[in-house]
Amino acid sequence: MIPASTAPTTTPRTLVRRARVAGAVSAGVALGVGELVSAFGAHGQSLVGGVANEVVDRAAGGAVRWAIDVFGTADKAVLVLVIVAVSIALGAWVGKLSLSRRWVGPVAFGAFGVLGMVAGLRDPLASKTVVVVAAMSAVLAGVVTLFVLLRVARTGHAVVVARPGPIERPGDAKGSRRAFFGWAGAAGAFAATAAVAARSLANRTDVEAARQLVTLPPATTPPGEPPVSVGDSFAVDGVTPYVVPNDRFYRIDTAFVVPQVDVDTWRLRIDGLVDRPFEMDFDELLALSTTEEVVTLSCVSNEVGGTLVGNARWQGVPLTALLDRAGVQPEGTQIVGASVDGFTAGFPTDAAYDGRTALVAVGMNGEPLPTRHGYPARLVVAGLYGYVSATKWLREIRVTRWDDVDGYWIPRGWSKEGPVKTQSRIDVPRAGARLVPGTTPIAGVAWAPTRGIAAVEVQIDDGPWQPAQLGDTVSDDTWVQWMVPWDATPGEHRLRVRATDGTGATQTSDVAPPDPDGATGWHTRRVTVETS
Ligand SMILES: Nc1nc2c(c(=O)[nH]1)N[C@H]1C(S)=C(S)[C@@H](COP(=O)(O)O)O[C@H]1N2
Ligand SMILES: [Mo]
Repeated sequence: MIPASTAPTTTPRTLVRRARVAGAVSAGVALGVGELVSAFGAHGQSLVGGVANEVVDRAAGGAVRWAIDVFGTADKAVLVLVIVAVSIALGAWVGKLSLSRRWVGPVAFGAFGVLGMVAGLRDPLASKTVVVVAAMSAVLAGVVTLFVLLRVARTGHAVVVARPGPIERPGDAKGSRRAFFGWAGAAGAFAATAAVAARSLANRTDVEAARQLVTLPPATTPPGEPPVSVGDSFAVDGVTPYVVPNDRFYRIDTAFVVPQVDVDTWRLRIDGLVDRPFEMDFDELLALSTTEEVVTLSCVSNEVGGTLVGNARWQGVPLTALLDRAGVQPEGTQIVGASVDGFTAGFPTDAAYDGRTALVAVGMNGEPLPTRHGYPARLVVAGLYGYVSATKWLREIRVTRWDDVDGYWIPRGWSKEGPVKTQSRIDVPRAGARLVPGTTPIAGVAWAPTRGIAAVEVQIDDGPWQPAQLGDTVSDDTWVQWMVPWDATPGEHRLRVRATDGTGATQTSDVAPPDPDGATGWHTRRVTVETS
């Protein structure tokens, strides 16, 4: 009989299982430590975020489009979850391999660290030192954790305890199991705590505090013009407000980590094919006269009936004021906005000069631009989808030849020109609402920025198209709320909406997907009215 003290602590199968757990937990610790150290960087940077950014930038336009389609504005969170899950799965595999080949752990974690470091260093906003230190700390933490956990898995002890008698006294299987899962659990808890701490540290409000201190000078909208009335037109529950509050405004961008711009060092440059390129700081920009305009901004990825569209009051300097000061040369047929994070969007110079609203915006709904929406400055051009016009965290306005530069999304398969298509959406009754017979409103919004909306019509089942009542608008650049009172009868019904723009053109019924230049079709909703 084998004496208890020399009995094998673990069977080979248990050992492999524990090695997998050890590897997975070590990967978690590496990620947690990497995130925690990078969070000390300038703009809440993150190694995982850097990798996510690389994935977004490199992935074929199609994959990103698919992700936006499927996950909407949660696409970034999903991407991060995928990166974390893949890392932990790889870690489990590395743990198992490390049982027979000790070098696998250091090599795998090292490779992982280099990946995070390269991605981090490519982020133009990240502090390079922080990226390097974060990646090295992550590797070290991962390797040490793996080493310690594998030792506990084998021996039941974290350290070799020198004691008289047999060199290793692993104890009984139960004790070793408790020891291993105790250590692994502690390491896992540490990883989770580090990740949570990193997120709250990264979101510390340096830039937010600076933003809060910004006082926008009042807009110098043409004197004598009455203040814009931006109230809602119908007292219908569930209709999107005419002006969407900042915290409810859709957000779409490629920035995994929202750029945190320090206005003390920020400059806006106007250059390219201009006679007098110049630069100005934030105070100089704020000192210029501004106007406030209500403009509906829409994302080209918005599906028919989708929510990637919003209407806000934008305060800003007319783009032509800056372009005129620089003196656009005749061959300068494109305006390219460039962001501090490298994003670019270009539109025809003609769009800036044809009389439509085109602003370098500093204010949104009476506040300095929220960080997520481009603080300290962004472009807003009425009638053009955001991907060709609405550069957030604006750093440079470059005048180029139309064919010389393509904005970020163009090589990724989207149309070079992006005029906003006429669209209308049913907000109420909501999808899946339980309706009772009687009068109930059908209501929503419709938009055709720069052209305006002349009419909205609703069709119930195969009935005639009925005109909707239109709410008030302050200009043709904004959407309009619409409403039709409907005498709902029991049964299933199909509701459809279509709009006619200010040129007299009715929204097409042809169904087209968002790519390459915006979705078309009539928004349709099926509802059930219960027999009361
Ligand atoms: N810097 C930067 N600006 C950007 C983008 C971006 O990815 N990066 N996305 C554009 C797109 S596609 C849209 S639809 C609008 C969305 O603006 P919002 O997030 O303020 O609604 O921003 C535009 N400006
Ligand atoms: Mo967009």
